[in-house]
Amino acid sequence: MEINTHNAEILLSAANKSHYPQDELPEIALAGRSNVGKSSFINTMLNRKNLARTSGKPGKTQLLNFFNIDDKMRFVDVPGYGYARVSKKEREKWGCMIEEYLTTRGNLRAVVSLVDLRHDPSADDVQMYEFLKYYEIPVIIVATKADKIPRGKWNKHESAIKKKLNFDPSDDFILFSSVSKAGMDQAWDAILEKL
Ligand SMILES: Nc1nc2c(ncn2[C@@H]2O[C@H](COP(=O)(O)OP(=O)(O)OP(=O)(O)O)[C@@H](O)[C@H]2O)c(=O)[nH]1
Ligand SMILES: [Mg+2]
Repeated sequence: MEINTHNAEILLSAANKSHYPQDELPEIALAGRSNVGKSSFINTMLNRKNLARTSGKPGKTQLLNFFNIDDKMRFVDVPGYGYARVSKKEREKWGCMIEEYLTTRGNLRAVVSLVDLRHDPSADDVQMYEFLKYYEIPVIIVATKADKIPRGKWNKHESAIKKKLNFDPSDDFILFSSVSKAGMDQAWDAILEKL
């Protein structure tokens, strides 16, 4: 598929099913801990500075944000998990919103699940991966902030993450940086293959 990635715009934000776009365009959703770099990933992939709003403050993204890419596919930016400073009620609301999307959305082709290359995956990261595997949703693991680790140590960190996740070798694993754009071409290849 030929996609002009420069032709991208935010389409809409949705809290539930009734607000999702109603067509058949394939969607790739971004999941991951708050602050891991989901919105930055979208901006990097689309060569934009702040199309998906990013911030040093966790919890910036609060609804499902749908981005139209050249009328051919969409990115869906999902609010991050594991943000401590939210109430139990907020967390439950988040859980329902994301679960509804991931388990019922026919347009969903794959989830890009972001983890921080610097750290072992959190319990939430492991749970997300298990959830995606359980529902047989294709997953692309993107280990981000790779610019913060010297290249000579990438392998060691990759192995630690794979071990903790109980990583299925048939899934994609991509080392990525929104700063250096490392892994961007590989990420596009993996995504296009899923559409
Ligand atoms: N060095 C470095 N910083 C990054 C990278 N990706 C994201 N960041 C920084 O990490 C912070 C959080 O990035 P966001 O993209 O807003 O994170 P998010 O996952 O969308 O966060 P929520 O919307 O809160 O869930 C920002 O300060 C980014 O500039 C990366 O690859 N390298
Ligand atoms: Mg965000």
